Amino acid sequence: MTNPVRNEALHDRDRIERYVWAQRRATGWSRRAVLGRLFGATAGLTASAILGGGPLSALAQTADPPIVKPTPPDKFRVLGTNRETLFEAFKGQGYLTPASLFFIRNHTATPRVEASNWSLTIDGSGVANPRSFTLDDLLALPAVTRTHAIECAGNGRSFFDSQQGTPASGSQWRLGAIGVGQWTGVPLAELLARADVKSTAVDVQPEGLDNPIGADGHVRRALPIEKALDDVLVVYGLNGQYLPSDHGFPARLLVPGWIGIANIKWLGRIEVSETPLFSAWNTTQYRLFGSVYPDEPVLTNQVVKSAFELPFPATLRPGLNLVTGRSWSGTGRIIRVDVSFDDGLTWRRAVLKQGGNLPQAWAEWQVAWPATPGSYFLRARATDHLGNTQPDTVPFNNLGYLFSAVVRHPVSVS
Ligand SMILES: Nc1nc2c(c(=O)[nH]1)N[C@H]1C(S)=C(S)[C@@H](COP(=O)(O)O)O[C@H]1N2
Ligand SMILES: [Mo]
Repeated sequence: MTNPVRNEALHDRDRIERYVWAQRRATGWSRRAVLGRLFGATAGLTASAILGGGPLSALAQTADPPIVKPTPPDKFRVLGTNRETLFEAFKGQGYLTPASLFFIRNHTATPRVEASNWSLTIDGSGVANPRSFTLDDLLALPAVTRTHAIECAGNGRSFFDSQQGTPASGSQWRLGAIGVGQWTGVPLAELLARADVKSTAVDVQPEGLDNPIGADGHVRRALPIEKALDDVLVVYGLNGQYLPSDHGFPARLLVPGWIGIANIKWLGRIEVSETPLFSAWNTTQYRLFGSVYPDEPVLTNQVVKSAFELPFPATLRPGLNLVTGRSWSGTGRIIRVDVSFDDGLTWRRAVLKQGGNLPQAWAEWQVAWPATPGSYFLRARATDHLGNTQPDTVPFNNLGYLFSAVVRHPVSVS
């Protein structure tokens, strides 16, 4: 069966190129500003000072189910090859998402990568000195640790159907396709510098070692050089341990604020190019398609969302309930969350938990609710420090990305 969107997109590269460049102009990247920052970057501890755990060979995986870690049904929902974290499982977990609770989005299956014969190659027309790095090479470089969310572009997609009556194809996530990790690794800019990145480079395309997907090939998605040189990391650590297999062992990209697919897992190669690079993941997928998006923009940053740490739907006891939740933004720090217990008629300001609340991660919050028996829709609406806030509805896009509208959370009190 042919996909009209795909054929159109692939047969008109000029058109795609125009969109990519329009996207760059719109977000105001400036090569000079970014290059200036490159060598002022990061000093610090080496990885061995930060990460615990035993010798790497002991971490190599040999089993072959498509997902390695346990995903018990009281913590996860199964969505095809993916696992969504149930949002109530975040309650009481603290700021960071334990690796065991992190959602999984696999286009195919978790590959078993042996650390001992793994290396990451950086090559392409955009580097003068193609290089490969073993894991030991990466571990020997100065390490940085950053706390950021990784969130799937389709997180919240099911609400296009259940809340707006216009279903979008793709995994029907509620709001649990997000986790916040403390990531340890090496700035991509450092690796690119060691490969003598050229001033004429425009695109940087990380590629995964998971099985190729038919004619689409290995999972990969180009980033503009300006973002690659800014805050992107090649990470091998999550919450003080080596990356688990399902989350990209031995190394993945961490692209702060951007949609999940930018954060390519199981890195094998990073192609640097003097011309724009294309794959299924920036042409037929991970763009906004539909009548309100004639320019079919390529997705970059995530948007603002909020979720209650309650089952969906939830049942609560009458009386004073301490209702908790989390809000996040791909462009900044959450400064305000308002909660409604009467489907949007009246609103109360939630109390943001002190400590934590980092930009491009999330904020924890709570509101006390004196609940009386009945059926309710709870709503939470967040605002970030740039003034981005959650609308009541969002315009439809065919692939159901970036659902940032306020979600109506059904709760019965009895
Ligand atoms: N190689 C590779 N990288 C990948 C993917 C994949 O299937 N293969 N999935 C992407 C998508 S769509 C998302 S949302 C995130 C999910 O990261 P996680 O599974 O560690 O939560 O990884 C991204 N990186
Ligand atoms: Mo995703």
